[in-house]
Amino acid sequence: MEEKTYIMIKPDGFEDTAIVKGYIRRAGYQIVAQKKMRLTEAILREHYDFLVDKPFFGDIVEFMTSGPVICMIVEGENAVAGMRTLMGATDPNEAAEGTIRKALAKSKQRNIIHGADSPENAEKEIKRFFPELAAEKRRVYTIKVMDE
Ligand code: DGI
Repeated sequence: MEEKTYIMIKPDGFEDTAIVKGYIRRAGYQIVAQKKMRLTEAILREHYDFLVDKPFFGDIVEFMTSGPVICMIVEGENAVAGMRTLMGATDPNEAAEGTIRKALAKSKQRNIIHGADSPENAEKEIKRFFPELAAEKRRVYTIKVMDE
């Protein structure tokens, strides 16, 4: 099924943005919207609401606000599950060969990339990080606020 997912390159992946996009495109997905952004604690409290009570939540906020992130809408056949497979396990030590995290991630926290884990969350996250597209009905977005 053709679907959209929400993908985000974390601050530790920013320098490797072109490499990460290469993985995504070679797997046959299209990046239909992208923008560079700085996250705030407020948006992270929403995005990681299931982690706010964890002892490491402060570290996540510090890390995720330490530099820019690249927010993307990625489209393709089974994009949600397919991108999760391409990303690899949360902990790079457990990530399979050929995955983005296996190749680039340094630790469970500094793991380069986020990807929505269900179609429902993909929709929520696209609305959260691309609120300016809420009124858009077109299938292909024209937003492009960064250079390749
Ligand atoms: O969906 P994932 O990103 O693969 O993993 P998740 O939803 O379980 O956790 C979300 C993010 O929170 C993960 O990418 C990195 C961070 N995280 C998860 N578990 C730990 C963690 N960060 C630290 N420092 N320690 C953890 O145990």
